[in-house]
Amino acid sequence: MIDDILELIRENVVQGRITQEDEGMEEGMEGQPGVTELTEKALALGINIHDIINKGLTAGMELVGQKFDAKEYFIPDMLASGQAVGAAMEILEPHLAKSGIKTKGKIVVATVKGDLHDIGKNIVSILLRGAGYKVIDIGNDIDTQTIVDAIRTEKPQFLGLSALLTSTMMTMANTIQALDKAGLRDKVKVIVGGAPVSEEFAKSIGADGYGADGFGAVRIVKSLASDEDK
Ligand code: B1M
Repeated sequence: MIDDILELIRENVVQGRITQEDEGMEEGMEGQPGVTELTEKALALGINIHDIINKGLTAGMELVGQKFDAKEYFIPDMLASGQAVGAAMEILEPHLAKSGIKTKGKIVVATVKGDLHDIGKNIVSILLRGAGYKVIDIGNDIDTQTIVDAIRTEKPQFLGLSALLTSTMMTMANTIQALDKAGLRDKVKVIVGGAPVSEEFAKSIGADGYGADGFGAVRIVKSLASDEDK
């Protein structure tokens, strides 16, 4: 039963179907539950939220990526799937947030300049909020100076940078250098992530930590946090 629902979530992410009214790519899907109805059902059945995100939503987006690689899917298809994931995450967000928990450390999050991919960053932000951190998400395609300014004004303990393109990965390195130049590098711990990013790359650019996925980001932030911010 659990596996069936997760499989249906994956399929409907691939189809870009948000609700049961949506047609999807294949004929005859209208009227069947879309990603939002399936996510509600999964929650009602008590399916673990980590599994809904990792085995349902994220796994669905991986299949979308494979279809894009195989030229079966084009940009509007990827966008429709991304919107379906976003709609499901809106349903999951209140369940992730722990009520009554005092806010832990503050983290500014951005996707770097030249990069419009924000689905992963949004998931990371939601999971960090759910873990009790105050997240200031300054968006995608954000230039280095804006990030430096946000660190100066917000004075967060952490900066989370996301990049999905090999061409924008090095902007993370530039951002770390710009923080150094601005005399802010030792004021903030920098965590990086995104599909082309690795632990090794993170080390090579002088980042403090790397998250392979949203839960990995939460783990690394917790491990780097001072005792009162854990
Ligand atoms: Co684009 N795209 N895209 N795309 N897109 C990729 C990334 C690509 C791998 C597809 C492919 O060719 N196979 C490829 C990059 C190739 C490369 O650089 N090596 C690519 C390309 C080429 C492009 C364009 C150039 C296409 C074009 O126009 N010709 C263009 C670039 C636009 C730009 O950014 N300037 C483009 C555009 C788009 C859309 C706008 C259509 C759309 C983005 C919509 C949006 O984000 N609002 C899109 C999408 C959806 C994808 C794929 C299919 C899916 C990305 C995604 O959302 N994954 C992607 C293929 C793929 O990844 N398989 C692809 C799901 C998401 C949950 O995972 O973002 O990896 P991810 O985030 C994960 C982890 O990486 C990690 O945690 C997240 C949650 O688990 N993580 C962090 C992310 N950030 C983190 C930060 C952390 C820690 C962990 O700490 C701070």
